[in-house]
Amino acid sequence: MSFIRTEDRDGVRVITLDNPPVNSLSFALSGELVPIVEAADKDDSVKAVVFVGANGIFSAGADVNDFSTEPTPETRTIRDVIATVERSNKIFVAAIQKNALGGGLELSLACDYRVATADTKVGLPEIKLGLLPGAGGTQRLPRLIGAQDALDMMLKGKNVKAADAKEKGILDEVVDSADALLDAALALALRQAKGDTGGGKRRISRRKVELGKGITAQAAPFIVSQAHKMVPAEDAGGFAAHKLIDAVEAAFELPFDFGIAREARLFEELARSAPSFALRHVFFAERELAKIPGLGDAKPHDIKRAGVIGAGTMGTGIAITFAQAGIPVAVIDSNADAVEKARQTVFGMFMYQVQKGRMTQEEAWKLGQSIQFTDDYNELADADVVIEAVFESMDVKKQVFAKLDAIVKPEGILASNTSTLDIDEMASVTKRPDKFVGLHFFVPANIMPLLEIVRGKDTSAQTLATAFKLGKALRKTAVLSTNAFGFIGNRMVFDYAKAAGALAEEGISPMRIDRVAKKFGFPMGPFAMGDLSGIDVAWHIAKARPDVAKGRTDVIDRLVEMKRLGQKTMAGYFKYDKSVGKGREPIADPEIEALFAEEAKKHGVAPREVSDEEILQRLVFALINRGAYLLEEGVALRPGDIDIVYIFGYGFPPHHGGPMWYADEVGVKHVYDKVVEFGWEPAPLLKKIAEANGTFAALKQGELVNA
Ligand code: T1G
Repeated sequence: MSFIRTEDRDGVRVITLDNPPVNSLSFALSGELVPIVEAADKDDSVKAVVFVGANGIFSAGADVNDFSTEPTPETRTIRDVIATVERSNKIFVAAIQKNALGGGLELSLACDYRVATADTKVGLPEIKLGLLPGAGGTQRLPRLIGAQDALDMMLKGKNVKAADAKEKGILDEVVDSADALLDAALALALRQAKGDTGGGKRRISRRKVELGKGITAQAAPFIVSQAHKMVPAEDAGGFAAHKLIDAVEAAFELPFDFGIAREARLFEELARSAPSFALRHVFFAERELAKIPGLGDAKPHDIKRAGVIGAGTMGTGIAITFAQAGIPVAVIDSNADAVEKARQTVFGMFMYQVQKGRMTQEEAWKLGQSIQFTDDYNELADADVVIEAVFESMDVKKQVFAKLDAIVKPEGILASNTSTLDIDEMASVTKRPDKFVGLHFFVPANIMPLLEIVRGKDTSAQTLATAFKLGKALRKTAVLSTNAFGFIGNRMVFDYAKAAGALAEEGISPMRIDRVAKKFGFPMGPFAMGDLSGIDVAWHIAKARPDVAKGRTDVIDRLVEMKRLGQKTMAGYFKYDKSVGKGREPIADPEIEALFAEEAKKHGVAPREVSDEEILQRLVFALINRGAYLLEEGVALRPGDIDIVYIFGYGFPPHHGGPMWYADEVGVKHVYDKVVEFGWEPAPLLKKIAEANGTFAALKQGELVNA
């Protein structure tokens, strides 16, 4: 298969990259491209070269699949293409549409000029894969825009819009449309080939590294040491960041070619590092989510109008999410105070975006207008989807759905935002169980990226396909769950919380347990998380399903009796003080440690010494064991789905790849042995994989689970 097309236009060789869907610069494409660039360089009839991408995009960068294959001496990579461009004395122009990311941007930086369409975003996002820009980006970008800005852009892995990229000097021209792009690039190439505008050959490699506006060279060491201080420690997710800073330091200190060699060595070290393997797993797992067996050619409906029942925190957040996706939404609530509060929240949210310069006043006003508040259900007659977000009571929800079923057009989808209740039971009061689905948003719904799509026993393939299409439109990371108590994330967090409670009953302070979890990479520990979500919420769930969520003592009951419900009452597992961290900073409370000891004694739980290592194992292996159950129960489709849920919804450190990936990292047999040692009931699947010395990753190919 050919990945490259060439065409000569008035002495300019147009080289088109064509590797659908995103023109990833694979080893195969690079192998084809090197001789083509060499031929263009040697051909006297060629005055200049223009690179352009097919498939509506320039390039998404190197092919991430290639990093796990060992290159042979014959392998050509994007680095070889770039070195070939660098050696040529011809004028090279990159004509960029939509995206030039990673190696795609690095290829364009080896060119003398860059032209892009106005909708283009450029970036070096390699850090998100636990890598650094390994095709010259760490050496050229600092020479082009200054070290300070280059470090900021590469360490955040953020994409830059065309207008900003032009202002930074990354782009030379921006054109309004894709139709104008190639002509603009050809004209620029010819002008520069003639050399009559003074620009001519412009190798970035020949420039000196500027540190940044008004920063003198003597400050270089300071910039480097500051940058190292600003990123996480190497074993806490910052491994690639520190190596990237080392590569940029080489750009200051070494001649260009030496800097390139240093960058290549650091890249190879990262490509083989555990955090990078984990982050590349997350990259692909996220893109697997919507690939649901049996969905095949189900045609999703368009969602043009939406409805939300309930103007509480969840309902308002969901409504904002729809508005931000450009989908008009009607929010139904009979409680005037709730509606007023929701209006204020929406108004405040959009004004915040205006203050942050993320949107204009007019855009904010229009978005605000796209959310209609009313108490009249009949406004929903023409809605394509209606999401219920009322109190977590099955009776209340059933009343809502019976009413909706009589009003919403027959093809309208009815959905519940419930976090644990039975989707099928709700569907049973409607005449449309095939169009009934769970859409579990995470609070705050307009911020949290995770969405659990819950399939009822009668949910049709078309409804499911529509739900996934809606998830993408809402810019959510949507994961399929079947209809089981707590779905995926919450079902796992019950075990995680129980493991944390058990440790505290054995005399380990909640503060120490949280500290171990945070050292592993969680943004907050289990007790701070419990205080944030509310002790009363945990209490309700433990009452509804003691088999699933009740610990071995009555600490939660005691806390509720003491009205210590968490952050919202300034006391829960921890104390909170408005003058400390704006009342959100957990403060250890000896009274609670005494409560745990008292409850432990009452229930015959003996205190014991526990190492930090065991604390972490009991927290994380509880997640893994439950995840294994969810896989064999068919609640979760793939191990990677569970990883995505726990990373995006519960803050599992992405550089450990998610709970199931982490099990493979530490060894499933080791996890199994520890689960047995802790006295837990190991999931049969965990046992099966452990005995086969297998991995959860292998399950993706359907192995082991059928063993
Ligand atoms: N390699 C391989 N496959 C890729 C890919 C890549 N770089 N980017 C996307 N895909 C696949 C993806 O798996 C999916 O496959 C399909 O393309 C559509 O992707 C040397 C080392 C470009 C903004 O990190 O940000 O260059 O599911 O669903 O929402 O220094 O893809 O169809 O089978 O995301 O329209 C650095 C990653 C690489 C950019 C488009 N580049 N990609 O978003 O589509 S490392 C990146 C993206 C590198 C050099 C270094 C996005 C996108 P499938 P999608 P999208």
